[in-house]
Amino acid sequence: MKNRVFLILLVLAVAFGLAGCKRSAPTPTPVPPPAASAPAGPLDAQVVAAAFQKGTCGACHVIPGVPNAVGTIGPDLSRMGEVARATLQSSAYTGKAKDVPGYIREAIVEPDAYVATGCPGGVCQKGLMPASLAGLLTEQELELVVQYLAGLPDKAAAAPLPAVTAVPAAAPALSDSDFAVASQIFFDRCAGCHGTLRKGATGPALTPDKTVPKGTAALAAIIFNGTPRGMPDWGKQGVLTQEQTELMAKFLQQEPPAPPEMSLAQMKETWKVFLAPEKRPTAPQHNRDWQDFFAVTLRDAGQVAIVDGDTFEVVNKVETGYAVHISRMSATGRYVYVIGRDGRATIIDLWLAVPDKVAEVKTCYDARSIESSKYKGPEGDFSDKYAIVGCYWPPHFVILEGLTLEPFKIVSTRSYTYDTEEYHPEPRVASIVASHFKPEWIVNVKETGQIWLVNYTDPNAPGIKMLEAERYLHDGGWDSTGRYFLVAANNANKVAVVDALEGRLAALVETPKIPHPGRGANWIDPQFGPVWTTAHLGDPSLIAIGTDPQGHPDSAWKVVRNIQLPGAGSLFVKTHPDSPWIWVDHPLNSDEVIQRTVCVIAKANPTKTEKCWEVADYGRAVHFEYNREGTQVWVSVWGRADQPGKTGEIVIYDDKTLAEVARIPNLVTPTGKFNVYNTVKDLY
Ligand code: DHE
Repeated sequence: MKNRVFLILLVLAVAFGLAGCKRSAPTPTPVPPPAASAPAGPLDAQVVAAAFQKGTCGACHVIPGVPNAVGTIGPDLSRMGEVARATLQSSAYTGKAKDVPGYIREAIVEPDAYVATGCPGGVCQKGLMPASLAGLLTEQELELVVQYLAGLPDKAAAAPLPAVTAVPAAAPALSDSDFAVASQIFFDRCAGCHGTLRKGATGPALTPDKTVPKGTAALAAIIFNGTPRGMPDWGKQGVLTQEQTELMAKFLQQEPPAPPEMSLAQMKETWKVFLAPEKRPTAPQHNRDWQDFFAVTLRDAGQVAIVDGDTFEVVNKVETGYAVHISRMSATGRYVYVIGRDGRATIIDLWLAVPDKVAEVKTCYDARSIESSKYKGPEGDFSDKYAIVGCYWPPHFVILEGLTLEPFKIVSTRSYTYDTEEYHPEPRVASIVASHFKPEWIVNVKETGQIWLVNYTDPNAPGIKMLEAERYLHDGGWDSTGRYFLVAANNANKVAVVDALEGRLAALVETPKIPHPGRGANWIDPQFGPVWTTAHLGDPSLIAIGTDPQGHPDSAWKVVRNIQLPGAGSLFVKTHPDSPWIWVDHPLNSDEVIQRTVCVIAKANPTKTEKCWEVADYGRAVHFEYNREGTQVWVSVWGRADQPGKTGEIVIYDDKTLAEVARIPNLVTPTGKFNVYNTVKDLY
């Protein structure tokens, strides 16, 4: 593993160049061979600018002097001439070019000849640069592009090219049936990051003004190959075929369709109570330690497995929503609340002889979060009384009866952005947590950057305090005292801190690119005291933020540690108060070895990873959970539902020695795991 990382760094160091530009496209079209004698006369600025526009180069590259060339998918070409010269002299170069123009021409027409590494956000992806783009240019245009790039950086400063007005603005044609198929794929795979209306959030906006100038070939290449900044490589993963990536590239150039709304009456039509509260047992009907049960998401099976933490037996597999997202426990832990991506909420009773669902309801078409009411104190006992579902589409949250899931109150989150006060039609509900200090839910509204403190004392007339935080709020967790909630504003590279006791924003902390904590991890740093940790999707680092303003005021709400990881693409971290380790995964890294690698960092020496290893020889290692005692760590191997023997499993490690204890094999795409006791107690 270490050797591999070293190699990557070495290649990075010697070979910054045009390579992100240089890879096979999903469906390369034949590139015309260069003419024997290409014209090499003086550059006509207008014609050169038009050539760059025709080749859609600026969609992926920064090219000084070229109007609108500000793309950040391929390498920055600002110093292309210099970089080409240096690369030709380096031993890392694998192409056939002998001079700078030859190198650049090769990079465009034969992208596989040599792939450099300097894409924004990390190593350039294989196949990112579509060879078919060269086919868009005539030989003369290609030569003009080559000449211009070969002259950088000097040429741009000397003579910036004029803006070209003739934009090929029309989206490609799409039949109604193709449009319908693409809409469904978009909902299943893309809406989570880009928004149903494609206005952008974790991923960039994909409205026609942005996508049409990129063109079908460039878009298809990105969808097929992913980007180092976290866009999954849907084609390479085998999730989308080449035909489907091209279909999606065409779909993205059309106006986004407006999805339907949902009323309370429509929700109630889907509401089912399988076992009424009065018919449920008054004590557990089995002898298992139900507080050590794990609710395990079997993502592509649309099920949650209830697994016994003592015996590792799968006690039941409960049918829940499509692509189940998370589970949360009721205040007592007896009930598991599950939310599917399709907005279906399910409640599972762990006291039944065979734990099973007792009610379900669909509260929207697209959802990610669910929580229960947890407050018990002078203002009342709300344990297991209400539940809340946070929706992506329609953008609203719904309050439900805690024991039956009967929905009774919908609150729209359509509102105004916290900073510019502009109306946003799709502010989606991201994470929700229940405060222990007040009868309140903390509801994170992604696109407007507002954190809503929703008081549920009178849930039909909920009090809502709107805190101004930062845009693209996503996931987060409590500090060790349960007073402060830390939530990633992922695309703003910040973590917002809410003081749940005083009901105010305590801080906004700058982080590396795209923090993604899950619920984070709390531990005591030997130098800085209590800290909370996140890793990042867009940066190979794990940071610790001081969380103790009283005891350690100098480190409070500051990044006090930044520990290097083998790669970016991390989704989750975890620890336990009794553990010597902080665990971190990298499932969205583009390297398939790093994808299945987990690392531990020693709390006693939080300056480096102590150990990294591959959890399996396939799939992605994702998400951690401790058993009730805090002695074992469960890691999911997220496989492929269509690959028998490699659909996924859970690997269990001894937390002290890091030795493997057991495997629970043949699970279908396990992802999140939630231990009853730890989830109720917010232990992470
Ligand atoms: Fe998640 C938490 C949204 C992709 C597994 N995910 C969350 C939360 C949100 C969210 C808002 C916080 C819920 C809370 O605490 O109330 N997730 C999204 C997306 O929008 C995104 C980026 C894209 C999408 O289309 O859904 C996305 N998430 C994923 C995955 O691809 C994962 C790895 C597998 C899957 O289910 O598709 C995944 N998300 C999880 C898990 C948690 C989660 C396991 C809970 C972590 C925890 O420990 O609490």
